[in-house]
Amino acid sequence: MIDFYYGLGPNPDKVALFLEETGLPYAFKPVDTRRGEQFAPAFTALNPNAKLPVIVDDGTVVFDSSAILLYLAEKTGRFLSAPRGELYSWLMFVATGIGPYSGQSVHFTHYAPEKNSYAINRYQREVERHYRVLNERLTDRPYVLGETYTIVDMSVWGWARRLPFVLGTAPNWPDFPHVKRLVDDIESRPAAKAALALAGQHAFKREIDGDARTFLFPQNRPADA
Ligand SMILES: N[C@@H](CCC(=O)N[C@@H](CS)C(=O)NCC(=O)O)C(=O)O
Repeated sequence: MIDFYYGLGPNPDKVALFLEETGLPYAFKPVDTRRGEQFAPAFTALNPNAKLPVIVDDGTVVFDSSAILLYLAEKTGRFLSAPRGELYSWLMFVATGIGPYSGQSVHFTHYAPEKNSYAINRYQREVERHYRVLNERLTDRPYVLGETYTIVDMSVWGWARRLPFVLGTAPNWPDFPHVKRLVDDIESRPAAKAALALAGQHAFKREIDGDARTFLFPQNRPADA
């Protein structure tokens, strides 16, 4: 049995999707990051980086969504593609490009205490640039690696379904039709619906109020606080 430590956000969603697609049995372990539960010593003993998702598979601890997707794909032999070069490249394109730039775009567009137009522009334009690359890639193939749905598509889905929010254009979708098609394709799968339903299985705090901000953005505390 896999213990699945889950919190609200794109990275846990990717792993939830994999678990639901494969039907691997798992125990749902909610961690409410807006209440600071990611800093509990029992959790940081699993992930010293204090972020979700984490799995514990029969004593093996894996943290970071991309590592977990690779671990589970290799364990089950599912949702991989050969040769591996393309899979590693595109998985890291999401992990090191789409993910971090989207996270910073969300932060500066929605949550930063002051509107910093340089930062907003920098991160929104970099998010768009990554999605132009991805959209181009998807013009002549249904999935990122070709005909086969893989962990790369799951990783894209976690972030791409939030793209209107990430860019501050919600509810309108920006003009990336092939990315939108991929999101809609995955969203129509029963596993995606089940993955998204996990957010309702625990009374997670929804508001990002002052308390939640101190947990989510601890670097904003004054240095002498
Ligand atoms: N690179 C990590 C990022 C993990 C991450 O940032 N998780 C968010 C949820 S999507 C989180 O735990 N945020 C709470 C916090 O930053 O305190 C991954 O892909 O798993």
